[in-house]
Amino acid sequence: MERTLVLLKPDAVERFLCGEILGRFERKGLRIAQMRMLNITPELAKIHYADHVGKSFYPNLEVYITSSPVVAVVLEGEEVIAVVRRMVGATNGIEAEPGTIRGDLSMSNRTNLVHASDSPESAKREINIFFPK
Ligand code: FUP
Repeated sequence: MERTLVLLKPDAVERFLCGEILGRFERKGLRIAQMRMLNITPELAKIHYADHVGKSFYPNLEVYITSSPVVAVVLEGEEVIAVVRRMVGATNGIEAEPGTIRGDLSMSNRTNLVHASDSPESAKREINIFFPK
């Protein structure tokens, strides 16, 4: 069974949307395999967002992702990586399709509520970051 890493980002926690978002994944039929709440440090942010360090938006992204606690979740299911990406929607909430989490609940391309692994390689790497063996 495939696994993916989801982060309920600071705006999800602050807007009391963790239950709404996790509920969508559970109702879809995806299993919560692991879950923890933590503060992302600047060092951890640079590891998690290694592909984005150096981009113009990275400094603001780091300020946001370290601003308050996140909930890290491992979800399990058939083709869960692709299923969750479709449920999350496009990066920018303004452009994300209605029916997706960002399309229904976000109006931003930074405070967009959720992170979800985008490939099997990313999922393996990101699960190891947040749930080291
Ligand atoms: P996604 O896979 O949809 O989460 O988006 P990316 O991996 O491309 O970007 C990761 C995060 O960087 C986004 F969730 C939000 C942030 N970001 C910005 O703040 N500005 C941008 O222009 C693009 C991304």
